[in-house]
Amino acid sequence: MVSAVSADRYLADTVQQAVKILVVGAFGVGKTTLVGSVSEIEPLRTEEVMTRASIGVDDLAGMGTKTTTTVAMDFGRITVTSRLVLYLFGTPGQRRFWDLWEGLAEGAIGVLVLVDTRRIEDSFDVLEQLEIRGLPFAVAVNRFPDSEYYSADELRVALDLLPQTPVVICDARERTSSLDALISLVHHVMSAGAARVPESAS
Ligand SMILES: Nc1nc2c(ncn2[C@@H]2O[C@H](COP(=O)(O)OP(=O)(O)OP(=O)(O)O)[C@@H](O)[C@H]2O)c(=O)[nH]1
Ligand SMILES: [Mg+2]
Repeated sequence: MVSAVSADRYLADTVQQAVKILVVGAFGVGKTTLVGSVSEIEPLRTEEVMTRASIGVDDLAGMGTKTTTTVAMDFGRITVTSRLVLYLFGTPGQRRFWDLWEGLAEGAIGVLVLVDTRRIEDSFDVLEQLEIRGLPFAVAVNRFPDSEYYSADELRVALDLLPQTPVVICDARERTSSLDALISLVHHVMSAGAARVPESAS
């Protein structure tokens, strides 16, 4: 398995390839949390306090004390091997900001889709958007304490995924777990031949 090798603020001279990954998902699934937990640099966040515009639009059930939302993007970096660095771009989850995906997705080799199984139907539109754009993706189920257990096969059926689409369970608050989810995406992209990632990443 690949592990992060550098926690430096500056990029190592050995880095030969930088790849861009998008982290998407419905409102409040844990995108900002995941980018923050894996990034080796202080993540860039664009959190704003939720306003009355959210009332009746965004379902806050099960989100504890969440009071802010991403309005532009999250940004983080992970040095996966001495030669490979991932740049992570987290998108806003609120629908009214989804137009921003277009710009953020440019040049991305793949997309990690976070799903909250307590509100699985919120993910249908997200997955549809990715299919329209033809981006390779992996699904990471972010487990919350009151999430019911579903097997990968059950999730694949519920989300109408292709057999080759990776489905992993993660805890966005934990670095290793989030990193594993990202690595399964990188492997998926590599095996699909959609990007030239150095072999040392496998
Ligand atoms: N229990 C638990 N709570 C989590 C986890 N991930 C995120 N949270 C909490 O869930 C809430 C939503 O997390 P965010 O990271 O802001 O979600 P987001 O997807 O970036 O939200 P938007 O940008 O508003 O769409 C926060 O209160 C987090 O503390 C998790 O894995 N487990
Ligand atoms: Mg966010």
